[in-house]
Amino acid sequence: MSIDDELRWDGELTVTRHDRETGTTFVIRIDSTRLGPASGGTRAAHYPSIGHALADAGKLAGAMTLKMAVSDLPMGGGKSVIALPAPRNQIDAATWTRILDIHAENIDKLEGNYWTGPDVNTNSSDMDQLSRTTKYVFGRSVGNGGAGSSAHATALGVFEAMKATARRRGLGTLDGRTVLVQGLGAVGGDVVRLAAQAGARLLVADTDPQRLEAASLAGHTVVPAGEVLRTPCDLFAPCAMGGIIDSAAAASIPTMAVAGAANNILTDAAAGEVLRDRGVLCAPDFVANAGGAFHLVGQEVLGWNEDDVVERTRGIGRTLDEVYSLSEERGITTEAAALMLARARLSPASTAAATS
Ligand code: NAD
Ligand code: PPY
Repeated sequence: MSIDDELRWDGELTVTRHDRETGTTFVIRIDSTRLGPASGGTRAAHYPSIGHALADAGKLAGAMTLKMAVSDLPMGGGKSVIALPAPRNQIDAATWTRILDIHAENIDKLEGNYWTGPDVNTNSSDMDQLSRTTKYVFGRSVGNGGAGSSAHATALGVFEAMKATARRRGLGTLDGRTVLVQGLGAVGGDVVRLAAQAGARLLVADTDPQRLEAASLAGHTVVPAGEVLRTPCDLFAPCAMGGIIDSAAAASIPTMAVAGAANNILTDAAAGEVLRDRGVLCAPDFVANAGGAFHLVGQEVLGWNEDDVVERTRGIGRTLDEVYSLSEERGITTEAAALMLARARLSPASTAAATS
């Protein structure tokens, strides 16, 4: 992952900045503004190299473009990555505030061509801090005039995706089915609750012992984090980080269906083909995890209320049915079918038709 290679990217803009005092490198990538200002969350993490940070930002920004397009939202795709000098839990409060202030300055210089929001390791109070310097921020806390955390809406959409995917795969409802959830954070924790209410038997994995203990006390079965891809289940819900299923994992993962919150679950198109050939039905993540975008863009740009957000988020099940039908008709993977739907909206012809 050399910087040279990672800068040969088809997106619209890459912005980087380094802060010597904290040892932090900032990346903002705008993949597309075709449908509106680019938008996507701010992820903070410790990366092995700047090349890895650029690559992550690029892939995540691309996924945001597709998410906005397939969800019929008037926004483009972008993402920020803050490459920290150490893991997030080792950064003290004063350093974190300085990091957020510099990030906010960078966003502000883009003058509204990029709007951020929360992602892994950033939350609503971080959005409040950014908003002291720039107005181009979604997901401030409710008390501060924002839409607050998008996690509940994302989880609801993932739950709809799980139901639609189980049904299409011939598993019926989730009642009595074994669902394995990887990652019990803001989204995964809620996915577990919804799936348990629907009667599923929950297997859970996380790297955080406290989250595992809480899940175990709630009656769920803990699976070691390293065993997730070898644990038999009816449906696998990756709700931790992306890049979890490569071709080798796709060839052996003992499940019938995949639907989760993580962005870019598959490492590449080949992994999707291997899953398809084995009859494992996979919900494209940029369709399944769009609930958070409905929550943020719906409320803060389009003036929706919470009921509107719930209604549109429940519609994720119908969008997936469309994706699955297209994939069956054309004999293509579900990922390729979802890409077709998103690209149809991104094409100049579709924009012309919508405005004529
Ligand atoms: P989070 O940080 O709250 O939770 C992630 C959880 O995964 C944590 O509990 C962490 O300990 C766990 N984890 C990390 N590595 C793991 C591993 N190797 N094995 C098992 N568990 C591991 O994040 P979140 O907000 O719940 O988001 C989860 C995923 O969903 C992320 O990939 C995020 O990009 C994606 N997503 C989130 C939203 C949203 O609205 N929050 C929207 C769209 C997509
Ligand atoms: C995501 O959905 O992956 C996000 O990054 C959350 C988001 C959604 C829409 C605008 C800003 C952030």
